[in-house]
Amino acid sequence: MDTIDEPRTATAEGSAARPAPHVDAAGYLTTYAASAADPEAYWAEQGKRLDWIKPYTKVKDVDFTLGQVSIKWYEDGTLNVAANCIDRHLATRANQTAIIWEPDSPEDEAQHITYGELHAQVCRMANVLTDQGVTKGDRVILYLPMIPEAAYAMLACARIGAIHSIVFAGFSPEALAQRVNGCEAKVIITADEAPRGGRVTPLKTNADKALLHCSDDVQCLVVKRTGGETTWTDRDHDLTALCAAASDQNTPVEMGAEDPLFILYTSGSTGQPKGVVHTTGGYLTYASLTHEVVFDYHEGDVFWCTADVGWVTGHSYIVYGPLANGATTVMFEGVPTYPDAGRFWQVCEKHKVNQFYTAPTAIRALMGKGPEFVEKYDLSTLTVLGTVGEPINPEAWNWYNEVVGKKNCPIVDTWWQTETGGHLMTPMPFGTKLKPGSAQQPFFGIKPVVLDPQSAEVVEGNDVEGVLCIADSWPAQMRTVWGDHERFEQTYFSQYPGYYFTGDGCRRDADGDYWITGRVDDVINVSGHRMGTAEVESALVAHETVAEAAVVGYPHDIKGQGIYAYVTLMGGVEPTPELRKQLETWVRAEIGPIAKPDLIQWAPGLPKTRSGKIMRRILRKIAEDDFGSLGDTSTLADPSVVDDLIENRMNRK
Ligand code: 6R9
Repeated sequence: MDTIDEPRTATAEGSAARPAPHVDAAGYLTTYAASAADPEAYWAEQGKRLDWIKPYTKVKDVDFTLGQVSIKWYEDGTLNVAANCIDRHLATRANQTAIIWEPDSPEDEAQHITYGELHAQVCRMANVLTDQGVTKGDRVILYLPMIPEAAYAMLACARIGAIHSIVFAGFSPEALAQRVNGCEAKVIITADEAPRGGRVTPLKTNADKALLHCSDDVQCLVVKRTGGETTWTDRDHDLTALCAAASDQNTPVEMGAEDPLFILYTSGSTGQPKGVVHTTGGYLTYASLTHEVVFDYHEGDVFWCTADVGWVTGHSYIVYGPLANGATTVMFEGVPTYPDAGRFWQVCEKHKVNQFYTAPTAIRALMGKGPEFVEKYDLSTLTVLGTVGEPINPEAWNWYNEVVGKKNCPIVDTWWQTETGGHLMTPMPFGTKLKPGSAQQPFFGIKPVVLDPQSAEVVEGNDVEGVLCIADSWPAQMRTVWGDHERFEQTYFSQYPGYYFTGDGCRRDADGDYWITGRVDDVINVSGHRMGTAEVESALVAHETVAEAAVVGYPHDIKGQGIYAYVTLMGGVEPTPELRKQLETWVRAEIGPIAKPDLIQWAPGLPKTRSGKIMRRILRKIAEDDFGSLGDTSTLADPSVVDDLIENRMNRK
C-alpha cells in the first residue's frame, strides 16, 4: 500500500518547457518550518497577494476557547473580492481568457470569456442586483447550472457586498426553500432549465415550488439558458434581458476583510445542514495561494476543476482561486460520461488543459469503462492531476497516474472541507514523494494533530491513529454558522477543547504522512458529496408509511460509500417492492437525487440500547456484510432483532 513514487520534477519528459516549480522538496521543508514557527509573519506576507484598498495592520486575532470562539484575519484591512479577481488584471489581461465555458453537449460551441468581458458582465449583473434593492450584507441565493452566469453572479454579489449562497442545482425544491429561508435571502437567481448529461432539469419550476414556502418579498431573477417554456409570475425578472440593458460600469464596494463573502450549506452529523460562513480577505488570500502552489499553476496555464460551483471546491478552485491569480479557468456544464466516457479527456485535449482536478468517484467510474476512452486523446499538455472529496483507493490512483498522467504528472490528493475554505493537507506536486491514497503533508501554516478519541489527549509520534484536529487557525477557516454561533462552537470546538475538530479520523504513518480514514461522525460521503445520515432519516420518517428509520453508509465500488437505510413501517403497512420504489422517489424529492438510498432493508425492529439509543455500530456492520464481529450485543433491549436484520441483509458480497 505504501508504494512510494519518487518526487517528480517539473522538467520531466513532456513538460520540458515548464518553468521551475513554485515549491520543491527543500522549499517545502523550509517554508513549512518558517510558517509554523511564525504564522503571523508568514500570513502577513501572503496577504500581500491581494490588492487592498486599506492595507491591514493586524494579521491574526484568534481564540479557540469554547464560549468565546472568535476568528479574525487581516481585520482592519479593506478590499473587494471582485476587484481582486477582475479589475486588477485589466491593465495586463483584458484580452486574456478568464473563463472557458464548455457546454453540456460537445456539439455546442465553447465560449472564451476574456477578463475584459468578464468585467463588463459582472458590472452589468451588479447593477441589476443593485436596481433590485440588493445592498451590502443582503443574501442572494444562486440556484444555477454550470454556466458563466453562475460565476458572474458570484462576483456581482462580491462586487456590491452581497453574500451569496449557492444551492447545488441537483437539490430539490424543499432543500432550496430551506436554504432561502435559512439565510433570509432577498433574491434568488436561477435559470429556466439546466441541461446536463443530455437531460434537462426544470430549474425555474423547482424554484417556483420552493418559493411557495418562502416570503412573497423574495424576487426571482431568471437566466435564459435554454429558452424553454417556464411559468412567469410578478416576482420573476428576465435577468438576461436586464443585464443586456444595464451599464457595464460599476464601482466595487469597499468591504472589510471580515465581512462575509458567502454562505454555503453543508451536512453535519445532526439536524439540518448548517450555513458555513466564509469572509473576504482571509478566504481569498488562502484560495489564491493554494491554487498557485498546490497545482503548481504558472502564468498562461489552463486550469480545470470539474466540480460544480454548488460545492466548496467550485467556489475556491473554479472561481475565486484561479481568477484571483489571473488564470484561465475551465467551467464545464456536463458530466464525465456524456456523450461517452471520453468527455473529460476530449475537453482536456480541446482546451489544452494543464492542471486537471476531479473526484475519485469520477475516476473510478471512468476506469470501469476502459483505457480506450482516454487513449483517443492527446493529453500531453497535462502537468498536474488532483483529487478531492474522499480518499482515493490505490487502484484508482494507479489508473489515474498511468492511463491519464502517463506516469508524468504528479497527483495531488487534497484533503480539505467546506469549513476549511481551501486545501489543508496535500502533497506538493514537485516536492513530495507520492504515496497513493495518502493526503500526506500539511499545507503551509497548518498544524494537524492526532488526538485519542477517548482521552482527548494528543497522540505524539508516528505510526499512530486517532481523530484529526487542527491546532491553530488559517485565513480561510470558516468563521461561524450563519445565525447560530453556538452551534459553530459546539460542532467544532467542544469535543476537543482548544482545537478545531475536523470530524475525520486519520493515521500518521511511520514517515509522518497522514492518511484520512473517513468520518468519525454520522456523516457519509457519497460520490464525494457530504450527506448527514440524520437528513436522510428525517426525510424517510416524513413519509406516512414509515415509523422509524436508521441510515448508515456502506462501501460502494463507484460512489465510495452508498446509502443503506433500515426502515420500520407503520403497523399494518405491507413491505412491497413498490413501496421501496416509492420511498426512494420520496427521498429524491425531499432532498435531491444524491440522497436516494441505494439499499432499503425492511426492519421489523432496530437494535436499541435499553435507553432507546439506536446502535449504529451494529447497523454499519450488517450493512458492510461483516456481521461476524458485531461485538457485545447483550446490552440491547431486544437482541433478537439483530438476527432478523442479518438474515435479511441487502448487501451480500
Ligand atoms: C472539499 C470537500 C469534506 C469531507 C472531509 C473528508 C472528505 C475530502 C478528501 C477527503 C480523504 C481527501 N475528504 N477530501 N477524504 N481524502 N483528499 O470535499 O469538502 O464536501 O465539505 O467534504 O470530505 O471526510 O471531512 P466537503
